[in-house]
Order: sequence, then C-alpha cells, then structure tokens
Amino acid sequence: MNNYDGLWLKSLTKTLLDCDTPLQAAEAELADFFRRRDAGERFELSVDEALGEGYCVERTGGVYHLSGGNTGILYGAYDLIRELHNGGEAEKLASSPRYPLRMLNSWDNMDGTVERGYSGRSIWFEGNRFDYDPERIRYLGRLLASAHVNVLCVNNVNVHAPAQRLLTDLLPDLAAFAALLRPFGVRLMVSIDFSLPLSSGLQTADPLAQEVQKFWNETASIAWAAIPDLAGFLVKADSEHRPGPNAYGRTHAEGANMLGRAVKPYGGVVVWRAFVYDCLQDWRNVKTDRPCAAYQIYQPLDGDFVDNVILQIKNGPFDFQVREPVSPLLLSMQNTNTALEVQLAQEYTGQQIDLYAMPPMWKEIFDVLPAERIQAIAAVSNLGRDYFWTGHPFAALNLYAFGRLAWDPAIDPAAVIDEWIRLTYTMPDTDREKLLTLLLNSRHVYELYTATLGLCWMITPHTHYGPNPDGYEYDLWGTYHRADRNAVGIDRTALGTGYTAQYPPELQAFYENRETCPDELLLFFHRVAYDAQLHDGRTLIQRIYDDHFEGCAEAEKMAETLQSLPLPETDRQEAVKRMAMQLKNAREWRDVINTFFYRFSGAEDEQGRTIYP
Ligand code: GCW
Repeated sequence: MNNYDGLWLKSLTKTLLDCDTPLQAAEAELADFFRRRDAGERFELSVDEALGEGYCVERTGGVYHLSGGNTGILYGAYDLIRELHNGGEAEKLASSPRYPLRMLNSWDNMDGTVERGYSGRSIWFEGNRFDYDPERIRYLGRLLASAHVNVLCVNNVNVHAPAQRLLTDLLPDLAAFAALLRPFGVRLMVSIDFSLPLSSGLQTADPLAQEVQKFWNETASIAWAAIPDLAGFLVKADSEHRPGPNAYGRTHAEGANMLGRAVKPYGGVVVWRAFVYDCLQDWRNVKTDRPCAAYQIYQPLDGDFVDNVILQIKNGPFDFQVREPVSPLLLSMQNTNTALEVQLAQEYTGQQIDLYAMPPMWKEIFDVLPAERIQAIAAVSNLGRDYFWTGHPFAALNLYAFGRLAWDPAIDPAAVIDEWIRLTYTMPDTDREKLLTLLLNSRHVYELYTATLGLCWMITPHTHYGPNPDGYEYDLWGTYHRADRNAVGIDRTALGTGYTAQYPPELQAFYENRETCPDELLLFFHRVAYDAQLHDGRTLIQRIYDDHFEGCAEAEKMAETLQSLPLPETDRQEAVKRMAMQLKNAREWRDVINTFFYRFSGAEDEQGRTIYP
C-alpha cells in the first residue's frame, strides 16, 4: 500500500508532478493550488538568479508576483501555498535560508534495510541495487523541497557492500536517481568508505600516499562527470570500527583534507563526522569519559581543515539521547566549518511508536549555537517505504520541522508544529490546539519515564527500545550510570572526569555548580546521593519515583486526548495502535526503573504507590 499523497502535503495538490526544473515544479504546484482554491487569484513567476535559494512574493490586486532564484522560486511557491492554505494573507513574503546546506542523511543499506529505521524498508534500495517507484521518488523530492531540504545522502554512513560501488559501476544508477530529484532542488550526497582504495586494488588507503590521492582525484572526477551537481561525500571514519586515517598514523584533518582536495575542483564538500570515541571501553575504567572524546580529538585540529571540509557534530556529546547538554565541540571550533547533526529517526526517542515531537528540543540547541560558524544542518532520516513514510503519521512533523528550522532557526517550535498540523489535517481549532499541546508535551513525557534528570542509556542493548537499567552498565560502549546503594550518576566536574572544562567558562561554571545546574541535566553532570535535596525540596529518590509515575500517567492522558481527535480514519487507527504500545512501554519503564532504584536504595515511596520489590 502506498500513500503517495504524502505527509503534510496530503491536504493540498494531488497532481503527480511531471517537471524538469524547479521553475516548472513551482508553476505546476501553484497552478494546481489556485485552481482548487478557486478565489479568482493569479500568480506570476520570474526567476532572478541573484536571489539564489531566496525568494520574494508581492501581491498586487489579485496577482501574486513571485520571484526567486533557481530553487528559491520553488521554495517561494511552497511557502506561498503554505501561508494561504494556513489562512495567511501573503501580501508580502521574503525569505532566504540561514544555513546553505540542509541535509537529510539516510542510513539506508543497499539490501533494503535501514539502520535505525522505523518506517519500513528503504524507499530506493532493495536486493543490493536501486529499486524504486519513480513516482514515489518525485513525491519524495516534492516533500523535501516543500520543507526546503536541499541535500539527500542516499546511503548509510556505515558503508556496507555493495554501496562502495555507488561511485564505480553503480554510478549510472546513482545518476538516474539524482535526475529524479533535481527538479526539486535536491542534490545527492554519498557516504564513502575510507578504505575504498584497498578494495580497488591499492595496497594502502593512507591519505598521504600519492597513489591514494590519485585514486580519490580520479574517483571524484568520474563521479562529478556523471552527476555534475553532486553535493559531496559524507564520511564516518575511525568510528565504531569503520576504517579511517588513524590506521596510517594520520589525523582526521589529514584524512578529510585529502578528500576535500579531490572534490574541490567540482564545488563538492566533504562532510566528516565527529562521532568518534572509544567503543571498546572497559567499564572498570573510570578515567575515560565518553562525552569528552569528540572535543579531545577535534579541538586540537581546529583551523587545520581545508575550506570545503565540514565537520559534522551531533547535537550532544553522547549520541542522540533524550536529554544531553549541547556538544562543547559545537561551541568551540572557531576556525572550522561545522554542521549540526540531529536524528529524526527515533532510535533513542521512542522509535516512532512513542510520540516525540523534536522542535522544542532543537530549540534549546539553536539558541546556544554560535550561528556564524555553522555551515550546515543535517538530520538522520526517519523515512521509509511505510504507508505513512515515517512509521507514525505524526512523526512526519519532525521531518517537516527539521527543514523549516534549518531554513530559519528563529521560528517558534509551537508555530512550526502548528503549521504542520494545519498542512496535514483539517480539524476544528479546539482539536488542533489539543493536538498541538499533545505534541508539544510529548518529549517531556517521554523524558519523564525514560531519562529522568539526564539519566540516559538505561535501555535495552542493541534495539534501544524499552528499559534495561544495567543493559549497558558492564559493557564496552562508555555509557554508564554507576548506581550503587547510596548514589547515582557520574561526576563530570573538575573534581570528576573534567568534562565541564570543555565548555566556555560561564557555561562551565553553570553546569559545574549543583545549585545552577538545571535539574534535567543533574545526573548527567553530577553524582548525587538518593537522599540529597533537589531544587524543589524533594529528595533525589523521591523525584525518580515521581517522574516515572508522572510520565506514565501523562502518557495515559495523552492516549485519551488522542482518542478524542477527529483524525482521518487511517491516521487515527495507526496512531491509536501505536499509542497502546507506548502505554505498555511507559508502564514497563515506570516499574523497571522504580524497582531498580528501590532495590538499591531501600527508600519507600512517600506516596505509597506500588513499587515492585
Ligand atoms: O547511534 C549510533 C547508532 C548506530 C549509528 C551510529 C552513528 C550509523 O546506534 O547505528 O551508525 O550511531 O551515528 O554512526
């Protein structure tokens, strides 16, 4: 079953677009929209290349004059449609992107599986080759363009065979795929395997070896000859067993720069991921602290990267947890092009079963980002072949909001969620407000039952869904809570692992001090005794119990609200089905985590609720 109408545009045009350029796409979309709107309005389009991705709209009489750059014209068309559809006047609109690269990173494997994918199989890979419905790919392009996403990385950063061949014998297929997305202003990126020279007959992949440089220069020249607007390469190197420059005693700057020089003549970029840490840690070792890793590796290299290399940094120092402080590396690279990486796929955030609207969480990051140093925003995709594209029908909101906020990070999270609801569903204002409130609270609720006070990682190993407090405790991934009968958490202050020293002085002092450290990050930064008093006067142990009871009760209330909403039947059924799974999950989290801490602490719940012994 296929829902090609697609996500937030489902209430708009249903025309299958057959167009070769963004201008044609803009014309088709607007013509269709105004025909349906039937208000006697007209539109005129003019391309002004100087506007680039930007556009302006002006209304005179009943005519909307839209001018925009080559892709700006299409973005302008979608924004005009959105404004009018959502009840705006759109007398004057003008906009241009805050970040030039707004990238979706898919973790699709060529066998059709998607790493950390919760929306079914890959939309474009199956059976170790490209295998897709071109119509669906055009709809995908349209979706991405309507959210102003302009780069799609087609394959998983963990490059599994035969994805290495995307740049060799599979290149014609890649080029055909690129052509389908081109009318929507979406350029492709490819995740590459740093050791590709080895599987191509060379004896080494050493970035300083001449034959390796020649290999990559040739590879780039062939790739860009086939796809002249290829955006670049995405690289996961020396991370979680992926090959990289360290094997040859070279730094990440040396590895990235070699690739950067190879793609430079074609205007390409190399996006180099900073998700590097010791994934073979001994849990007995209390000196090594995983959140410190990226800064320790990359900060000394600041200024060493060539100008078309972009260092892509996850939002937090761990790995897309429910609550993390901003990565100190994002704040400290003064002379390096950087990208922020977020994850739409809900690996640790409910797997598109539990509701989790991300904009409020991203807002916290955008608010502290030194915007001038960030070149790009990337998101791990939550798309798949499922009927709803994103598993849960509401999870589409995260994709939509990602594009909107990468374009304009100043938009209020509630406003962007509201926009998405209006574009997706038709319902009375009171119901829309209920849905908005439900979505706005969803992350908080999920946090209450899975990650109270910044205490993350108590999850089931490998699948990362459901509670397992010691699942990673004696493992090698560096993600420990170190609970004992008196206390829990890791001291990351100067007296502990010293992680706080990676922040600028004010922030360091803020986190370092138990008085100023926000409660929601308390157990990330501090080791705290169960009987210690928190800001609101409760003891730590009581707060742990309360949060879990509250999170579960809130989830139950969310289920009631959901039942009452006038959603289209297919969406309602799916959302209700998933909500039942969320409730089961929330109860499991509540009882497992409460029991875990009860057994350690022996503390009774002040309210006498059931905690299983
Ligand atoms: O969160 C972890 C995931 C891995 C992923 C890795 C990464 C693609 O569990 O599945 O690998 O992050 O970001 O590279």
